Amino acid sequence: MQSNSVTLMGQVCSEDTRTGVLVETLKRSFLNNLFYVQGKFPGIATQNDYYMALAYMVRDRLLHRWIGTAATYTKQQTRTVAYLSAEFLMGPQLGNNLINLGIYDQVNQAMSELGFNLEDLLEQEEEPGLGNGGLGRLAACYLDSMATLGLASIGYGIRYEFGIFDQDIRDGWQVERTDKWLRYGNPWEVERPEWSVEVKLGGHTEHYVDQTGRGRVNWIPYEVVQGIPFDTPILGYRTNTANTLRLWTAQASESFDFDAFNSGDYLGAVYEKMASENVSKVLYPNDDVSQGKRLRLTQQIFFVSCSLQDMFRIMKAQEIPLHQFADKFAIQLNDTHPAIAVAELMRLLIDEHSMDWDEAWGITQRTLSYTNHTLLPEALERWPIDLFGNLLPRHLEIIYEINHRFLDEVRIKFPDDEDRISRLSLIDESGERYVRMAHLACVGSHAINGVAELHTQLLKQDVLRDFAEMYPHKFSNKTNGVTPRRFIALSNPPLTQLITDKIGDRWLTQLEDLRQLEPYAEDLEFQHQWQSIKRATKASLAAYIYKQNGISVNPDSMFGIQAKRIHEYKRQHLNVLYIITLYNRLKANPDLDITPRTFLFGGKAAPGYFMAKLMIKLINSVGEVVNRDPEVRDRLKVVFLKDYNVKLAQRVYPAADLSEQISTAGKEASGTGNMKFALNGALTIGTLDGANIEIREEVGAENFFLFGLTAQEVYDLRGQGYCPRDYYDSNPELKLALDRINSGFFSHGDTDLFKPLTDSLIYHDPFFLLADYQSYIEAQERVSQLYQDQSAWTRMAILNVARMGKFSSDRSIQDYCDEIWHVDPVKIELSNNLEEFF
Ligand code: T68
Repeated sequence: MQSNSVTLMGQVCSEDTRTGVLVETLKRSFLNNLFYVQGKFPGIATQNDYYMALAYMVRDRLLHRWIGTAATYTKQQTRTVAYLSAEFLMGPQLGNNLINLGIYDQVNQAMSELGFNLEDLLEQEEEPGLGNGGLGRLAACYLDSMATLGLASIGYGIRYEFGIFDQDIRDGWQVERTDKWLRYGNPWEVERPEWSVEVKLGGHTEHYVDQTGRGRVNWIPYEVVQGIPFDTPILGYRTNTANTLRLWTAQASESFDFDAFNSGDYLGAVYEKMASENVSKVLYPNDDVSQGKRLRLTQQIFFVSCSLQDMFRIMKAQEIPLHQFADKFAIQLNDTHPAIAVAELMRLLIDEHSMDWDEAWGITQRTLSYTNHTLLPEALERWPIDLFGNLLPRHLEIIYEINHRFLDEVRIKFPDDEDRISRLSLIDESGERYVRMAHLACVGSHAINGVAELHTQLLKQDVLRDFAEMYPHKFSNKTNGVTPRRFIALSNPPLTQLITDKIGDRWLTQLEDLRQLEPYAEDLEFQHQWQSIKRATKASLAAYIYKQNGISVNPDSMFGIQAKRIHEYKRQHLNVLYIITLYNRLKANPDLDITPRTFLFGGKAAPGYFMAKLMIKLINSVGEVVNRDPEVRDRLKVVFLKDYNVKLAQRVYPAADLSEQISTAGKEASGTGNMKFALNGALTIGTLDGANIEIREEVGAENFFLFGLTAQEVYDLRGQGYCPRDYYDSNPELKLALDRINSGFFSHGDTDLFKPLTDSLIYHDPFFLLADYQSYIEAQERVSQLYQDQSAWTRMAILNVARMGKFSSDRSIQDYCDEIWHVDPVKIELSNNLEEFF
């Protein structure tokens, strides 16, 4: 240990190799790890060894804060937020931890003095893709904000061995490959086998009366699975708070009989063991329809039960009596995937801790709150009763009892309204019987929220209308936000520097400070700096595209980007119709003066969603023709970026001129990509959907390219009997675009290939593309016009950034704290004297 000491965040630290932040200390620590953790020397070390050595160096500095945080929470018995989510789309950890520790520059220097390029080492990290898209990424942003705000919180989820699939493109089609993210080890997690718990599955229940005359239930499971927690520290931005993400891995239970010699069936026993380990094997990639798969429900009860039991363990360790459960924990349910928590918490309190029903129900309702993330009725989770009862016989009984009591309540509030009873029931009995998970979440929670103003409003008047009438006080809006640390500071260092030079660095935690940029919007010198940063990030994305796709794109063309999951309601194909329209115009008039554009797409399609996969094929097919046509003279380029993930997203947001947020109004709950693009200085072309509405409100209608029907107009048009064919017949450019697709022009003469898509549009068009087409084209014309005036464009981009302060996830989390969780920040003092812990 060195004797010199430095000041770090107001704390005096001795310069230990495991905690110190001087360049020399960092270098020594890195080399120590290379030798003594990786067991390698430079002659044989791989790039991954170097990455690991660096990651462990950073991890030491995290653990220091993590331990201090845990010790403080334990001592103070802090009220804690438990964020339950089937998905956490964390993205790469190393860079973010460097930013939050505030040692990015020192580490950069240390690495370069050792002859390494930090960026290359960052690139080496395999990201944990434990989520599908927006919902999982939101959970990750919220963990960052909770730690940054100094709130005690634990994220609970599943440690999938295979995360979201890797996407390859072959012959224009999506091909899925397994994501083996754990292949080279994960330096960020710590296994905690001593806190393993057991989860019961299947079997049957036995009801009996105990000596005191109380009715009791014994659940005899068919199977028991063990959950082992793996903890990852979540450090806040320049604070000492390091919270925990606790993910559960499934293992065959030791207490359960897998012993070969008892049964004489060794292979059978090993097979059973493997079967229970399947529970945490793979993330379900669906983001559209609930599939009713047994394994998916098993995953849900698995991580929910593990997490609730873990909370009980924490209560016990801190000697807090169980009747104070709701004071100790605020549990947020991220969509209905953890909604089984309502029944599981009841079961644990009643069956395993002998609490009576009314007290247990009071605790359950006071503890739980539920966030809804979708307006698509087909995406609301429901489980066939047989499947449910077979896997969770005791939970089904509890749900029946909850339902029974709930419907009695409904009868009192709304007498003689049997229709309402069947609409509200936790059990859907309209055909095959189902358990409705959203209903369970609504009844069992004290707070229910949507994720943008419009979404919450539509929830109340449509999807959850009966619940809003039953429990109006439970409903509120919590507009989503994103973390400016990852999505500006880490992903866009030059812009971060430019902003900080003007207004100081407080904006990274007080995003409303960005307002102070407004006066510079007119400043030509500032505009110029702004433009050269945008130009440079575009050039770097262009280099990436050349490497990945072999397509050269011009960084001076306008980069319009649509990056998000591929889905009909998100309408990537509307964007394609515009591309084809521009192309048709150029073919008809080769000398037409147009604003050169590069159209970029990124996103995965659910493997079972045929239409979405066909949309990817369409994008690539149109690109193949347009990019090669000499007559286009490089004025149009179309690129599909394969394998869109957090790492790629961080490259993409900074390079966008135009952000495409073009979902059918009333379908996108919020969107969060819309926020990330705008924060990086892209202008938005968008509909009045989700958070677009609030973004437009903030940045000003004059600084937003609006088009399309409103949610109300879509609703009315549907009611009147929407006839997409009329639009096709009466709009020559639209007709030409669709006909071009149908003629086989983009498919080597195959006139059938895209028929499912074009037929769906012309004859059904459930997402109103044809109705919005003309308005979209006109908005795009305004975009092209404005881009010709680079100063006006830049001014608008600066104003957009200056007015985006509302969309920090810090603000969202503060809203949850004030209105749902009622938790306060806890100050963490950092001690460098490990003996103090004893
Ligand atoms: C998204 N939902 C919303 N779902 O679509 C988006 N679903 O508007 C919103 O901004 C975001 O949530 C955050 O609130 C999703 O991302 C899923 O990923 C998903 C996964 C499994 C099952 C259902």
